Amino acid sequence: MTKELITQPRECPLFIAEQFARQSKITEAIAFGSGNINDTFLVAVDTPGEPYFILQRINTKVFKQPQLVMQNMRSLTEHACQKLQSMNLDRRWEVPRVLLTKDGFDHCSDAEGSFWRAISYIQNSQSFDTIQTIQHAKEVGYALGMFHNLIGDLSPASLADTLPGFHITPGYLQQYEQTLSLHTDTNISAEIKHCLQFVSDRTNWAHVLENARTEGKLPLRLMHGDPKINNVMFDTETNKAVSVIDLDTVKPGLVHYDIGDCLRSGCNPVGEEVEDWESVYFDTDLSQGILQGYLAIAKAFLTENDYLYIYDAIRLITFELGLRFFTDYLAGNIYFKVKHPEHNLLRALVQFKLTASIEYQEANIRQVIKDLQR
Ligand code: GN1
Ligand code: MG
Repeated sequence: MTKELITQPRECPLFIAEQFARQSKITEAIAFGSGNINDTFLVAVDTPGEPYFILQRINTKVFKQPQLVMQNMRSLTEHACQKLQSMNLDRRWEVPRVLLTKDGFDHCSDAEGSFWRAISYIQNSQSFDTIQTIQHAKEVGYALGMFHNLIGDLSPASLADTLPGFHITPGYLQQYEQTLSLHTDTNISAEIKHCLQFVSDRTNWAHVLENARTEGKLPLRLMHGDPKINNVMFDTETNKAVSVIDLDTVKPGLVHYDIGDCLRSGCNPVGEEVEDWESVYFDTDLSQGILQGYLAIAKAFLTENDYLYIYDAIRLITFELGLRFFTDYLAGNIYFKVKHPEHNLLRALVQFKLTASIEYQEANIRQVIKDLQR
């Protein structure tokens, strides 16, 4: 694969950061994290007890109505905070807060019309791109369960659909077919051929979750939308999960999208950005750990049918992400940020290899789920 580097300017405009810093003095502002969509900065301020906050430029090509994202975020964080208080939890748990500007708004714009917003930083915490231990896996699962529990009694209709089509696999297949029909490049590498075949072999099955939803087997609930492993924050001292961040995609959907996303990212020990895609595999011990942590909380609200679709969810969301990366590669890298022109192709190969490993271990994974359901 050829690798021509694409560099992106990532500068934090201080006058925007100042809007959210309010009375505090900014001491530093640096590019932060590894998000594929928004631009994120960590802003250091001289506020005692709260020395950092997160500033983000929302990608409005993806989130076309960013004010609705903020509206959702305010409703859900308010609800989750209230619920948390009433729970008297015996461990640390935090919900990120939406920060307001000096003028009391939840966002502001710059001269180019970019949409900026700020979120509280979960102090004394860190995130990981891969799971380190089984205990770590259980904590990731606990975090997702806790998140679903905190938003579970908020009606799905109370939040707006800020990203129509998100995680609807048949819709991504349609986009793929359309992109493919416009693709005129005759230079088809072995890797591209492999991806084309991989998708075409799974087209008929890709409706599995949407069919279950339309048949009434899986209910529409609120979901996180993007509970990948590095969106779970861990206390730096206790090593316990303390928060789930990145709340842009919290909206009506299926909890199965979340279960699938959490496991596809958590059970891939070499990580989703690995170069050597052939080394990728799905670790079933880690999946047992995550599901054990998750079900310790989620068994209270999951139905019999929910359990039946957990395996499909893990396989489908992994496949779907591969399909999304591959489509974006064919379309010329317009959705996900890339570091080089073949980056999305490589990411697709990683997710497809992970899907194949999940399929190979189907019986084992189904057994893990069955044993935990008892
Ligand atoms: C995107 O931007 P980031 O990294 O939080 C994407 C997710 C993917 C993820 C893969 C809105 O999330 O769906 O799973 O990349 N978010 C959106 O790393 O498309
Ligand atoms: Mg995200």
